[in-house]
Amino acid sequence: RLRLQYCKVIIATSLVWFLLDVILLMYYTDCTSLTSGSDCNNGRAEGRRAGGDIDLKPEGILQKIIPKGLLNRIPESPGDNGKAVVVPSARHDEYKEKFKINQFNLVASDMMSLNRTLPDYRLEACKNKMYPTELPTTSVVIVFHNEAWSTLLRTVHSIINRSPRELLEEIILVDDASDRDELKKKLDEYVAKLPVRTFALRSEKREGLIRARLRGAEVAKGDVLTFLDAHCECTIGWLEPLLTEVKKNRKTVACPIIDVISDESFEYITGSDMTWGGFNWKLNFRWYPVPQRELTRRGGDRSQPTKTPTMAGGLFSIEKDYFYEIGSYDEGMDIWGAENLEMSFRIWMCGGQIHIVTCSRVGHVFRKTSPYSWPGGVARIINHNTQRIVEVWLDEYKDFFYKINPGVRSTEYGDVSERAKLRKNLQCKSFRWYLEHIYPESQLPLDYFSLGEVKNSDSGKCIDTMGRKSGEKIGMVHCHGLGGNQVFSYTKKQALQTDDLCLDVSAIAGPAKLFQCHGLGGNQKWEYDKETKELKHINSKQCLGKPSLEESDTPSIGPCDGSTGQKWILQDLK
Ligand code: UD2
Ligand code: MN
Repeated sequence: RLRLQYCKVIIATSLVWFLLDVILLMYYTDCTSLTSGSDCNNGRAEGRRAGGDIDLKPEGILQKIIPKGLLNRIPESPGDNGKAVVVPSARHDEYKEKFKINQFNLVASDMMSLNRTLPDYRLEACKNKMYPTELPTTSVVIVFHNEAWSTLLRTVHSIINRSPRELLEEIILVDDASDRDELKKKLDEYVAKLPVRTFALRSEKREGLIRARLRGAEVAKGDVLTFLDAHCECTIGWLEPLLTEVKKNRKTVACPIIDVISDESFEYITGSDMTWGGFNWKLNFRWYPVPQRELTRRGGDRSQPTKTPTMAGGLFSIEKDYFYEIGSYDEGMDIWGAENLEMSFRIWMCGGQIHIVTCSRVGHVFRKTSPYSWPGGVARIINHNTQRIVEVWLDEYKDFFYKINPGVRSTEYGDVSERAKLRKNLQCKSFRWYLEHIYPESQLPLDYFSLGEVKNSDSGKCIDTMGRKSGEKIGMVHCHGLGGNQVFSYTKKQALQTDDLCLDVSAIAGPAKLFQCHGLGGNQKWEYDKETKELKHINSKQCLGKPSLEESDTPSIGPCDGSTGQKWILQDLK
């Protein structure tokens, strides 16, 4: 009897425990779905804490992923913890000499471990976020042309070290016709030993990064494609937030914050979470500050993804099926450039979105010049690629591009009819829609009164940037009628703008200067009177006049006097 009672107690206790478990499970299931942040912060939740410090301890790395030959590494090797590498002075000549090979400090890179350690750079709010346990898998695609061995393999190791194994399907390296021995001979053997399936595809002919990426994507088995450049370092928790955004919405293209790995010292320098991608009239990609509008939309929470108008292009995750649905890449683009803006316009205009996921950080070696050859010439290639975007996506706004780049109209850009058809089939919105809804802060003004030269009635000369930069005085020379430095738009916001620079006067008298357009009026606001042809600087109530001194070429403001020197003709005024 005693035994029977004993059994009953055990059964009853088990039952209570079982019920408790069920209740607890029900309570915590929420955390495994797409929630993030404080309400799931109990630690017992099933969600995966991002970055779970998989391999950060040097011993861990050694045991898990370092192939033979690297096992004797000293624990504190140069560059560890993201620090700058100090090249001994005895090697300075070698450092200068080898810099030319890749346009970064190869000696420093070679001194560092392929498994260099990096601190956790994430915002505090990111560290506490919970991510779904069920995330799509990803194939990482890295294309390269004559990349340095150490930077390429450090990219690979950082992916393996800092990605949950079950999410990482494979790493696909696409060698775009490199001619370096070690990349051809040693690479396959080296990557075969890695604990994550890693392999290289090779093209005999130089294709450029766009078609090389397409080749990698073609064989990928993961649910998501993640593209990286060949000189990156992924940090703790980089992957989960990207995949989470893709899982939330399959039409999201998720980009990490791109941190800076110094090309000189390989120091890891965190980038700002307050910048986003834009572009200028020449369609060069540019970083600009995130406007207040977007900060407000995120409720001031910097750990929330930023909706960015464009992406830098090198580092992003996209669902594989969506990548193809939305037109992958323009195969007609060669070598380098413009594919990032093409994809940015296409994604937004055809129903997707681009996020900078501020909880994901990946370092990248930014270079000042390009190290590799450009068959056919840099300008020809970039113009060719850019013109392909302009012709397919920019609609009436292509005027801005052609007027500031007068030489480009005559270059060849191949056949874009397939891409135009794609845009039609996907029923994409207009470029005007994009400017209005996605990028009202754009340097291309949504509405404007004129686009062309600004001519003085007295001297007959035109305002000219003279190729000068922000903060410098504007010039005035004879009108050449070719556009370029003499193209200004008088915008609906009443700015006199050329590219991303605006005519600006910061005093009650004095020379007109060029300043980065801020879109807020102020010192950049001008009122043009069609009758009197005066250009009045609103803040100072003064008028713009031709250069006052014979030797000066800078127009300046002064009291409005109705003289012809203060009359201006805006070309094609609407
Ligand atoms: C940025 C992007 C880059 C690409 C480019 C515009 C980042 C961090 N990088 O320039 O990914 O979008 O803008 O096109 O956003 N490569 C080849 N074949 C070539 C030329 C380059 O495989 O013919 C490889 C190269 O080895 C590298 C990648 O393509 O791995 C990107 O080239 P990059 O590093 O010179 O471009 P980057 O970072 O200046
Ligand atoms: Mn790069």
